[in-house]
Amino acid sequence: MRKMLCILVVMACQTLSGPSEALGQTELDSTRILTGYELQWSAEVDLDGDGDLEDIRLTRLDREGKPGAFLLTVDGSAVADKLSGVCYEIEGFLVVDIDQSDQYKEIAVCGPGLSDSDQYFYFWFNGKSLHRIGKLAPWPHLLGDGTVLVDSWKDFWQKRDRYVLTPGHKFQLVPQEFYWVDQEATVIKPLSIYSRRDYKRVQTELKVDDKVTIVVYQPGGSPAEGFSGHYLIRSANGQLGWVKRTVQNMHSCFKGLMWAS
Ligand SMILES: [Ca+2]
Ligand SMILES: [Ca+2]
Repeated sequence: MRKMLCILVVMACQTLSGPSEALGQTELDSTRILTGYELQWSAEVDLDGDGDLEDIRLTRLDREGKPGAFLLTVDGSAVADKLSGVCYEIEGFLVVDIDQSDQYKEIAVCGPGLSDSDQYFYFWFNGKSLHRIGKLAPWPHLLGDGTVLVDSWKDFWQKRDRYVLTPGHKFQLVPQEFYWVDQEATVIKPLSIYSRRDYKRVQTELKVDDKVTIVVYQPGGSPAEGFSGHYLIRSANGQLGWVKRTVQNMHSCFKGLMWAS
């Protein structure tokens, strides 16, 4: 899942024949992701919709002794930033359209991140000066309506968060009560699942070799409480119950889950 795979709606320097090629796609369908655009170091694009082209330039600063640092300028307005990770170098930028209902296009500066992922730094030009929007990693999907879905790996499943572009042109995380997990596993150590997240009443007992489905994750708890989050599990006989999420618990009680390396 590298680079372009992250960008669902790409308006790459006005090379699209029309917005219809990129519009209308609101599902994460990998066949619709546009992959044919190279990362760039300079371009002329109308970023603020006034009909005049802006001069965009991206410069790496690592040769000046600043690993991972870069300088982005648009018509002389500059913003510096830096990749997370000491060994990484910025790889270029794309011009994207986060919200196709406004007149702006945005710049996504891309660099490598941890575990074969990417880091994207988003900027916008308001007609006078360049501003940060925010950083998203590892796998953002721009839907083109101001919404960005960001996938990341959690424990043994792919967590999907949703961000929206605020009127002030910042990314804002939309809190979710639940995350869909939907992973099947086999019980290797007996455990109880509970009817509620107060863990007072056992719903049912899971036995060794039971086939179960881990249905949902709910954030909650804290390391100080000995767990962080809750998993809702469907037992072999169709009952639903909660367990506290700790990595050790999940490792020791279930097999067949794909843990991140
Ligand atoms: Ca312009
Ligand atoms: Ca726009």
